[in-house]
Amino acid sequence: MAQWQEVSEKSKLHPKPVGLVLQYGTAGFRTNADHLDHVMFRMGLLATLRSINTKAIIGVMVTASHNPEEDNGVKLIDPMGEMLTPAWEVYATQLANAEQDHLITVLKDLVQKESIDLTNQEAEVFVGRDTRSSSARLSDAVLDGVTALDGRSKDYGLVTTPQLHYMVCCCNTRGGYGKASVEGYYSKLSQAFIQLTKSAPNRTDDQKCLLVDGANGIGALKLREMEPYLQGALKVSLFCDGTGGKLNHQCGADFVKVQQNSPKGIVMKAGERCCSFDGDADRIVYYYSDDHGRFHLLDGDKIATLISTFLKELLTKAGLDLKIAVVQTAYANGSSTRYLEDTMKVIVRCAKTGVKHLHHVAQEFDIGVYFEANGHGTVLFSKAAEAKIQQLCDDSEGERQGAATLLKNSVDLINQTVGDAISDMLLIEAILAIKGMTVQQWDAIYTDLPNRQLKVKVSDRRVIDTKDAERKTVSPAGLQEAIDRLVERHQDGRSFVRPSGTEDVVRVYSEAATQESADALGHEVSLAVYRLAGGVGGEPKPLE
Ligand code: NG1
Ligand code: ZN
Repeated sequence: MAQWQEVSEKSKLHPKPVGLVLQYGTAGFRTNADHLDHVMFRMGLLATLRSINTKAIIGVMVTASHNPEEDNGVKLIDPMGEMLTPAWEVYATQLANAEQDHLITVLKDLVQKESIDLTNQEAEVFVGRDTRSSSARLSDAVLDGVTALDGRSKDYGLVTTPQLHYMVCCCNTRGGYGKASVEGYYSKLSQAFIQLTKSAPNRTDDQKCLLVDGANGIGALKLREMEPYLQGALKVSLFCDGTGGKLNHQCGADFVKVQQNSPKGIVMKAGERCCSFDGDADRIVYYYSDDHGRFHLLDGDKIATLISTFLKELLTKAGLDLKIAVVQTAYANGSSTRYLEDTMKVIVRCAKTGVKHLHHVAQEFDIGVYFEANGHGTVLFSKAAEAKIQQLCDDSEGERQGAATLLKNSVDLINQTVGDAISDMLLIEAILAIKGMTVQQWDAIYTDLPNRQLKVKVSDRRVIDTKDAERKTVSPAGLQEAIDRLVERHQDGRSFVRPSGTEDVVRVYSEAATQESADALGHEVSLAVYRLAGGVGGEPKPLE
């Protein structure tokens, strides 16, 4: 077939470094930007085949999220705006790693396995990119891949990851989810936000102010673009807006969460509400500094708690019997899980790291609130739940109708396709306004257990195998027993380890009654990993 010959020729313009092997990680491929041109071209091919296969538009986002500016990566988006289905992650890996002379065989295998009919089939791929200097040329490589298989493409240029998810969903639902443009996105979210905050008439100008760290990335650009649509309902002071600093460098949601400290250079007044996006604006964390200058982080767990409490109260007021659950990962602070289960009496589920896993579990409920502790998350409403909310808006009156309308506006404000820093931020701001809550009051709902996240380098992180949503290890032999013995020595101790899906490290998490204890436990478990799982480089040192 002539087409295969053409694909093969075009592929030579995007040569694969011989021997380079990449894994489809927690959320796609991610590595130094210099090694990704061939991957991008091939993901263009893959997205085109997936589009024919699903008879729907597929999205390809060029970004390495919270990782350094020098890195890049790619995230694939399935028809309803969700992440690429796991079966196709396998094809993605095979394609990315095929040597040039084997590429066509791999493609043909895929076409055969999925019974893809290449004749007279329309394919369309939406492409977006973040602000990295390498992103423009890499997204061109994706577009080349689409063209090589005669697919149509639409280049959205600079957009946040969740904006591209939104576009894909809008088009595949023929506008049912909204208008597939950035203006459509801004209008939909802004209108919902303005409607919601009308229920907080006593909101002062002070309460409308929010400091936002844009991680020097796309989120800053897009938030600035959105501001006019918000009509003064939120007064954003944007810093790390990309005009000076480097992407994700000493700023952004990941820096703040991992360092448990504010971004470098930001001046926070005591009690002022601040939040940080990550490099592609699909994560958000909040924080503030108290009267003694102490830093307080409100992470994904605190966000999930605030949102689920708000929604549960509205369900009660509306008299709606819908099953609501919170989905977390093993990284969720133990205090949050206890509070949600014991005080809030909501169902809590633990999923493996990676939002695709949380998303999947959240779909089992009428309302599934899912958040990773790092601030990536959203809320899913089942079709039946949305219909019941709509019906109540139409048919009821008084307090019930008021609550149903708030629920309906919340549905419109939430980006259900994926975690979205802008949408999450607006929802949180609306909830705080409606509940008349300060950031301190929100923080005081429960007290986090002190915790620590560490990394250990090992020669092959695949030697670590886990079970029970990554809370226990099954290999290497003896590691879980060692962790159990160490945990026992610390009050309220909990620790687990897992191989990272995005970095060549083993991640260690620990929490305990005091910071000293959490740090000591983290160090002791790191040593156990180093000794039992083939550590490389020097032994992990205790924290200073
Ligand atoms: P890995 O590297 O697999 O731990 C990290 C985050 C995930 C997720 C992905 C994708 C932690 C501990 N892990 O995955 O939650 O966000 O990156 O970006 O934060
Ligand atoms: Zn991200």
